[in-house]
Formats: sequence, C-alpha cells, structure tokens
Amino acid sequence: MKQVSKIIPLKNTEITGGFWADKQKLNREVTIHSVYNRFAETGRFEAFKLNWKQGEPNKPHIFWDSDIAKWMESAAYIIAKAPDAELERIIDETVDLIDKNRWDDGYFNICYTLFEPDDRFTARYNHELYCAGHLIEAAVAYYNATGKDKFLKIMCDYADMIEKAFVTEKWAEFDSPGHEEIELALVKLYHTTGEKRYLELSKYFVDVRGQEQDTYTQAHKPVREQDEAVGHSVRAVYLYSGMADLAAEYGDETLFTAADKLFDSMAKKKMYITGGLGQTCVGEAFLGDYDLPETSSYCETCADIGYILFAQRMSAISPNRKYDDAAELALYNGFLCGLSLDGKGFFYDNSIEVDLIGINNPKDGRHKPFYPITQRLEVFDCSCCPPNVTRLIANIGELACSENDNTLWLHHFMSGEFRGNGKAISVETAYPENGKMKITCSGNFTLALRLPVWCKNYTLTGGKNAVLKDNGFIYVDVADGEVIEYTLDMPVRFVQANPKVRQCCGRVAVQRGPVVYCAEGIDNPLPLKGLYVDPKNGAKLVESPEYGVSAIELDGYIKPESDELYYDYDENFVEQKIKLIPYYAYANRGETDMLIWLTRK
Ligand code: FUB
Ligand code: ZN
Repeated sequence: MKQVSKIIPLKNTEITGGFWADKQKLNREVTIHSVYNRFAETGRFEAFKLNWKQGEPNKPHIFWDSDIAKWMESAAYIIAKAPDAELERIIDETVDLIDKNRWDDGYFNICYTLFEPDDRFTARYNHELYCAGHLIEAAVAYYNATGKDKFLKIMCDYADMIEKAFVTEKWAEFDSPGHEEIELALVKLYHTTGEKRYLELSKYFVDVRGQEQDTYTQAHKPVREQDEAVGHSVRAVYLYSGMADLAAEYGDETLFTAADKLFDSMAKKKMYITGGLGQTCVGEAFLGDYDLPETSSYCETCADIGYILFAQRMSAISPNRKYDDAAELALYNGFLCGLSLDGKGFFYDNSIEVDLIGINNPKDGRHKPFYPITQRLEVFDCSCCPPNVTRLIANIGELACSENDNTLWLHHFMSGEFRGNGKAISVETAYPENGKMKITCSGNFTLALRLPVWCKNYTLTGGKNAVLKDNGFIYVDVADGEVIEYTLDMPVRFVQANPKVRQCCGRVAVQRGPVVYCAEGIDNPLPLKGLYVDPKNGAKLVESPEYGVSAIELDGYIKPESDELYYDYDENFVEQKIKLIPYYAYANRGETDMLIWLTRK
C-alpha cells in the first residue's frame, strides 16, 4: 500500500480570512491567554517547579504535564504564524523547568518524581506515556515554529529512555500505554529528527497492544484484528491516528484496512449527527452500534479532536471524501460546540439534547442519571479539552490540503494560501456561510476538490478535463495563474437518522452545508419536542453575524393547548415560527433547553 499524498504542513499554509481567520484571531487574542490564566491559577504551570509540598493548595495531578504540553503546542502554532514574545517566554521558562527537573536518564513526570520516584512505569493507567507524548508533540511544534531545539533534545532523551524501559532493557512493568498518544507523537518525532528508532518505538507500542484483554484501552485484541470502535473514545481515536501514521510509513495494508474499518465503525454506526463521539459517561466511552442517547450523550470535545486528526491522516493516505465529510461534521459541530463564542468557555462533554425539566427534576438522591454540563466552564479539574481546542484551531490550516507530485487535494474549505511542491492555491471563500470558492492556482497540476456527499448540485468553471471520481473528489487540470470558481449549492436540508437509531425515529434534524442546527428554549415555546416541522415548508435564512453563519427560521407548528393528559389523536395544529441556530452556538445565552432532532408533523 503506498501513501497517495502527504499533508501540506502548517509552515506552508496561511489562513487569510473568513470563518477560520476569525476563530484563529479569537484563539490568539483571547482563548490562549484565558487558558493560560486558568492553568496558572490552578497551579499547573507552578507544578513544573516540582516543589509542591503536602498541605499546599493545587496538588499536582497525573495529567497536568499533558495539559501544559497541549497549551505549549497551541502557543507554538500561534507563534509560527504570529510571533508573540510573551508566549515564547512562557514556553522557554517551562522548558527550562523541564530541563532542570528531569532525571539524569531523561525521564520527566511531575507526579512520579514528586510522589512515587520508585514506581516509574509500573502502573499502566497512570498516563506517563500519554504525558510524554503530548510533551513530544509540543517540542516538535516549538522546534518547527522557532528553530529552538532545546525542548526537542530534551524529549529525544526522554524517548530514548522510554525505548530502554520498554524495549531494550524491558524493566517497565507493562507493555502498551494505558492511554494512547505516544504512538502518534513518536511518528512526529521521527519526522522531525529523521531518527528511525522513534518510528520503530511507535510501531512497537502499536504491535504489542492487544494482550491485556482490556477493551477500555483498546487492548482487547491485536489492533490489526480490531474492526469496532470500543472503549474510551479519546484513547481510541489517538490509537487509530497512530495506526494510520504507521500504515503510511510502513505501507502496511493490514494496518490501514483495520484503521479504515474502525473509521467506518464510528462514522457509520456510533457518531452523533453533530460528529460527536462517545455515547456514555461510563468510561467516557462508546456504546453499541446505533445506540445514541441524546440527553445523556458524552461526546467529549477531545474525542472529536482526535477523530478529526485521524480522518486527516486517512484522507492523506487515501483521499476519500468519506473521511473529510465525517471530519467536517465533527469540526463544524461537535468540536466547535466545545468553545464558547467569547472564546473563554469550554464544554468537556457535549449534549445532544438539553431537557432542563429532566435535569432539574427532584431526585431521591440515590440515583441521578448522568447529564452533560449545560453551560461551558473556563477550566476543569480534568482540563484536557481546553488546550486541545486551542491547538486544533491554531493548526487548522493543516487540515486543508494534501499533495503528491502532480496533484493537490483540497479536503477542507477555508480562505488561505496553501503551498505545495511546485504548486500552490489561494482560496477565497465565506464557507460555511455559503459554498462559493475562488481558487487561484500557481503552477500546472491536477487540483482535486472534495464534493461533500451532502452537496447535490455544484458548479465548476475553469480548468480542463474535470472528472468526479469514486472517492468523491473532482479532479481538474489547472494551469499556472488559472482561477477556478467552485460553488457548492447549500440549501437547508432536513436529515433523518437510520431507523436503527431508535432515539431519533420520527424526527428530523436541520443542516445547511456542514452546519447542524438546533432549537433553543430561549427562542422557542417549550417543550421543544412540541415543535412540529414539515420539511415541505422549506426554510428561511436569518442573517446572524454573531454566529458566523446564518440562523434559520422554519414555518412550523405546535398543538393547541389542552387540559387533558391524553385524548384522541387529531390533526389540529397552530402555526408557529421555529428559530434555529448553529449547534456550535448553543448555550451562549444562559442555561436553556436545546433540541437537534425535531418532531416531524
Ligand atoms: O485521561 C486523560 C484525558 O482525561 C482523557 O483523554 C480524557 O477523556 C480525560 O479523561
Ligand atoms: Zn478532553
């Protein structure tokens, strides 16, 4: 199996305007600093001094290394595009602390150094390799952004120590990591240093997985035999991303085929309409196929981030719109919902339906069902999501394009410059507000444009020999200086779920382009399930600059008032306008009911 294309890296991309430029501006000016402040207040940066004493506040936690690592990675991507002395100072200070407090053999881990120095690599679930992986990713990002290699060398020493502990000297007391992450990180370290041993170490961790009989950490069977996404959702998508990386590097068809099956297991049987992943709070995990509860959804923001990164890898290896369409659903809905419009608040778990009566019903205290939080928070005890959000937004340009010798693929639509080898494109678009794209080409090559499966009509002008291939991309030959006008028709669509999704039977969701819409109680009469929609009535766009895309108004219905609890069915309805907003924008106006799946008249 040969990798068809390679991702165009951040350094060869510029986001120049539109939807994602706005999100990156908010990320750069507000979110990265807000997360820094919360992490400083809670002692996460202080913890790197390794001088916490019993009885002091802010006792370090086993994954604080990774929280700060993801923050540093985010800051590195921001610095790469917009130099920032303050961000650089913070990273350099933290790197100095890592250097000062690491072990002579290269090991670094705050909690083990402080609390269990004799127990390194004895407890599979304690996140040492997860934290090491995120620190490696941060070091790679910082080196690529600044050329500074101190952090990178520190993490190479740590990776070398890990290789000794797990492979050459084998004194570690477990085989595969309890939380996947290091696999994909080691491939990045290999790409940056050219040291093949890091690739081999990543392959070791992927190949050794499967004998622990542990579904929660996807260690229930060898990864090449896995065909269903199970267990903890974030662990899963990080593992699958590592599998994709290794399939590409080794041309391993079996590994790619397994990764493809796992992708389909999520995209076709376990993904919410929002792209959300993880149906249950129990283990932050997947449930069975088509079992998609709404008020108790889990849908951790990190899970969608990992899924988007997994899809990006798969669609570079073997360009196919199925990967990008599913990633786009997660990107514009399940992922983006994790961030408040003001850039300071985050969802850790994301609701698919908010029913405040159900949530606030008096409970006997013995059994209160799980409900996701209804308002975003600025920081959590377990704060993995906030710095994960900042790093994806800061690096969003890398989602756009991949290339090989003669073709450039446009996977995700955003205004920007994307420079490949001997070929480049400049994209101007207001996507996802509309589907119009003006693509100016530099060089003579084949341009491959994704045609989302939701798009039934499109226009394409410019170029020659345009052909839509089975993988859902339109391939068109372009000449230097040529301008391609590519427009996706984006009507409001009413979407139904497979009847096997028992929770959604008889209801419809509303989508426009990649954006899924929802009704909030603040805009509509309650109960929201008492709103009836008729897809035949069409829909009206309502300009809503505060969201970045239009809101939608439907000519809907409600039932006339009645004092009866039950009574004979009738066809009596009262007309009722129904206002819908983008799902990613819900819960920005206070706590209120929210519904995606609307009752069909
Ligand atoms: O365990 C580290 C991170 O914390 C996981 O990826 C998240 O699900 C949260 O549990
Ligand atoms: Zn998270």
